[in-house]
Amino acid sequence: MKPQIPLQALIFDVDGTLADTERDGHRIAFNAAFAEAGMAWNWDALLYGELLAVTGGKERMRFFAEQHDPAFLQQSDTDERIKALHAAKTRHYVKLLEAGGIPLQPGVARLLREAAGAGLRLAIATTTTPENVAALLPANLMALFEIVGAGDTVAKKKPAPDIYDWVLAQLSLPAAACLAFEDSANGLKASLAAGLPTVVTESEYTLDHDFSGAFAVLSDLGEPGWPFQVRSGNVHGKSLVDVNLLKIWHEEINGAPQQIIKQN
Ligand code: XBP
Ligand code: MG
Repeated sequence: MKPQIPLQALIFDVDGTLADTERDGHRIAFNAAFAEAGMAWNWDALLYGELLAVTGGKERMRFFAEQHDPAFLQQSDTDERIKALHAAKTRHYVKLLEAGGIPLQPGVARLLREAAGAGLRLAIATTTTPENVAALLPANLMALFEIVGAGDTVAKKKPAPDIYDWVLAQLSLPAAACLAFEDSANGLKASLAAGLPTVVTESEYTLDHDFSGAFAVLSDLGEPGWPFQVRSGNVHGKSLVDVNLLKIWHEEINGAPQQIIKQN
């Protein structure tokens, strides 16, 4: 049996995990930036689903141009134009969220408060721009996060493990002391490659993703009166993810005896 390492931190992805931000948030903001720049680019919801294969807004625009507008990439100032478009997109996205745009996924606010109250450390590992995280989360929830790894903090975005490696280094914790929360195949690849046991909650664009390697796949974190749906994994008779279930999962993964867990 492996030695028991207590659960000490939870690391959350943002887009799709904390809130379903892509179709009605990021996509709208990209299109607003394109229109503002007088460009003909317009990403409908279906196309955007395909573009999500590439994480990172700047990287996504370049990917789109490669497929649909190669001439855009031939300009001498392509890099600057992508940077400027992305800055405009971030401005539009933050404005959209500040107008009260996008609710958090079921159970997110509840679990964050409960975990912080139970002494677990909280961190973020996301591909998105840091301003976007602060705009999405109410200040009282944002304040619960000790470490925010976001955007260009690392050169290689998900599915590379780099952002998770960076967060673990900031926390000074081994992966075995943490659990990660993801919603996409690219995010899951990143967290698993960093050695993090990962629970997946689905989002609109990721329902058909391959979540092999996740120790549980759920519709969401669940709320009292709003039970999660279980796609895979053992939820030990629970209908929502709480700190007790996280500790049970963590001890299962680390091979510790189950009887020391006090069920509520
Ligand atoms: C999120 C992303 C981000 C956002 C856009 O992935 O891919 O690129 O769509 O954000 P994950 P920026 O949930 O795996 O972190 O435009 O700020 O890059
Ligand atoms: Mg995500």
